[in-house]
Amino acid sequence: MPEIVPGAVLYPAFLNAAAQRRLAQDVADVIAHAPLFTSRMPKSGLPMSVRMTNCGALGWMSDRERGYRYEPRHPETGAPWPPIPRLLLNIWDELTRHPKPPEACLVNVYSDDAKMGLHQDRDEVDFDAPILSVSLGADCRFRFGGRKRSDKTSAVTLASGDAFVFGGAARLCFHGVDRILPSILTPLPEPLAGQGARVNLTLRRVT
Ligand code: MD3
Ligand code: FE
Repeated sequence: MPEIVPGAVLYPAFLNAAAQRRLAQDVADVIAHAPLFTSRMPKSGLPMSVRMTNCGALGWMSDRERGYRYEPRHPETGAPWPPIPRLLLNIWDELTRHPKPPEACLVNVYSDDAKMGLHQDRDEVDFDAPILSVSLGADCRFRFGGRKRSDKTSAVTLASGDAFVFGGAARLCFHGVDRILPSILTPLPEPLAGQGARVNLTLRRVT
């Protein structure tokens, strides 16, 4: 499998169409129990263009007052996050071989004009565990660089069904989503179709 940079391994079309449909149903069930919400940038309070929810023991969120963090409950309903679907836990085991299960699964939902600026994921305690990303729906241009913001970057296209593991030296690399590519050819599978253009699931150890 292509190692894009040391520690970053892309598995193109890891999920076939049937598995993508099963995952879309699982994600729709998560959203039914934990509605999509909008996180805000620390201090400025500017809304992020990606809507999100979570499953697992801990979920990622951000608001103006308290910034980026993991919480055990949904910020609007106050309910615990629903469990991580078995299908995703199985992919984690198969692709990461990490000895502990993921504690958090962030569900990012992109509209056609959503993007995510270049950033590092540093809100976790355990930087030794890998991060697993699974994409559904529209292609996107995914950008990654090095451990410094000023390091050279390059971009790859992520497509529906692709899985990506970021471990080792790649764990603290800067990364982001430049843009969503036209979603007409690869709409989200039903019953997610009405929610947006692209869904990305990110599984992590936190503590
Ligand atoms: C590389 N999400 O939620 S997934 C994020 O497509 C995030 O929604 C993007 O970046 C998305 O934080 C990218 C791929 C990804 C996730 C975490 C990483 C790449 C990563 C952590 C370290 C290095
Ligand atoms: Fe990230």
